[in-house]
Amino acid sequence: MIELIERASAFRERTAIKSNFQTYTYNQLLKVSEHVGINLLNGKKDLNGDRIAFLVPPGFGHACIQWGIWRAGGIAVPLCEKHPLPSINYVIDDSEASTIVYSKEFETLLTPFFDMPEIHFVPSEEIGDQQGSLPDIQMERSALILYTSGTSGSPKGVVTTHNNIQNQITTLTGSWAWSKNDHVLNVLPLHHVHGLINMLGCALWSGACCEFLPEFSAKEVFEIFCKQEVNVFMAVPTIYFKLIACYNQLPASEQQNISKHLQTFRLMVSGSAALPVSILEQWEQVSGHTLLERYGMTETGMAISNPYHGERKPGYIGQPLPGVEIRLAGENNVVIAEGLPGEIQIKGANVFKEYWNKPKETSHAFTSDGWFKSGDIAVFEDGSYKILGRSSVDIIKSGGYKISALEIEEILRTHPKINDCSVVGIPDDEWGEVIGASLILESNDFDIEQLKEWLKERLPGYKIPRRYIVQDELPKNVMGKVTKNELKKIFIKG
Ligand code: MCA
Ligand code: AMP
Repeated sequence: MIELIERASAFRERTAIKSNFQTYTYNQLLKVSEHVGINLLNGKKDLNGDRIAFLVPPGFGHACIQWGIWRAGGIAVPLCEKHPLPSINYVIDDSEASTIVYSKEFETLLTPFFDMPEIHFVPSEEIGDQQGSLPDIQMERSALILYTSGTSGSPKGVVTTHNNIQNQITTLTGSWAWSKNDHVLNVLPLHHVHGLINMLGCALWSGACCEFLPEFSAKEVFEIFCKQEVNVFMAVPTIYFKLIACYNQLPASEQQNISKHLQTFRLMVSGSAALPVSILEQWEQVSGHTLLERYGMTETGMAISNPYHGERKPGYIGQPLPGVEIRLAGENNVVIAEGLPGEIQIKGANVFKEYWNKPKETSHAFTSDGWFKSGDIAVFEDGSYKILGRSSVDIIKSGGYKISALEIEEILRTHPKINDCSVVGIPDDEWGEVIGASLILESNDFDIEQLKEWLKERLPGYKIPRRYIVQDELPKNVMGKVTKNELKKIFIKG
């Protein structure tokens, strides 16, 4: 029994989702997701963990397909609508998806896959109201695979069980006082935890409403805020930066109107990347709210959070959430003394089950006594955790997306005119970090704009380097290893 879905019966006539200018009740969500599940089963009793990938825009349809997959016993694999074909292909291939549910607008994009006999294609618009029964699903079963970049080149599939997801949701609904009267505006993608679990999952658990704006636009966000329905908002720091920039361009009367409506909000959260204190302070001026900053990972959901009630310390991520154990460890995973920097290690029912088909990587990600090694370095001081950085220079956070420098380097090296390259994250006020690439070229006959077009066919937009330098050789240490911190300095000097 999946409790998240069972609970929906208590909220039947309430609005669950608002998307495309329409509202949908919990009753509709239950009915349509049942049809999706029965269609996917197609006569079988249980999907028994088959991976069902789906490519549909954020909104009611997305939630119905996710719940339908779960109700039929499948593992949901949400695809990103902004990804180019090779990235979509990677996820389908790596997750060994048996079925792809897609909405018609993505038919052209997916055409190259249609002749793959082992994959079953289901247009979401053609799912009818077939009758049948659904299996009983145990909470220990795997539910979701979300892809995350790591210190290895290719993204890894993070498998969470229904039990993991429920724990990730309930620690937040309790700590942040979610109720059925809440209405959250969701502008984030649904192939990541922030949009999928922290907003959609928490709203549906609580009997609240999750409204979708499929494409982020600062102006539209403010228009929706002024309709006075939304009372909860969550975003990455880049979005708050963009909202502040838009607000500063508006006439004083509009600014006053927006600020007046923002004061009535119950909760505003920032996460997925470090929130600069300057953004926190500027948003305080705009909205009257001190943003609640929290910390999490795809592998763990949210782990550490500033308090809902009580002091939210600028520049700090707060305290462990209920049910989540945190420790800071130094070399050989030895717990360090208070006040010293160490790696955040995490334990709890929120922590993922495994990396899909990657037992070695899964085992490397945990200590021998079961702590998940985050790779983030923090210090605990004055009762709060503060993030100091990451143990790997190859992980970049840009716009809230986690990006592997190695993945981009691998692609760049396949370009016929690039002999070698190195990719780093460069600090940036708007994006947190922007991606910089140093290129060693075959010849001077090279056009960066053409390279960007070439990359667009191979990588999602947010993984494309924004800054480039051409070097004769990469900075290296005596061991011949590229000194990425030196390279960063070269970019920062400009
Ligand atoms: C886009 N642009 C960029 C970047 N992305 N420039 C530099 N760096 C980037 N990373 C440029 C584009 O090239 C384009 O420029 C212009 O910005 C608009 O592009 P577009 O794709 O339309 O951008 P956007 O829609 O404004 O996107 C910004 C965004 C988006 C909404 C902040 O990046 C986003 O949704 N980020 C959130 C990701 C997320 O959900 N992360 C959570 C992961 P031009 O016009 O010149 O071409 S989960 C997680 O991290 C854990 C669990 C946690 O703790 O939450
Ligand atoms: P992801 O793999 O996309 O889930 O990203 C998780 C990573 O985002 C973490 O390992 C951190 O590096 C980063 N992160 C999330 N929240 C915060 C925060 N509040 N401050 C700093 N970094 C954060």
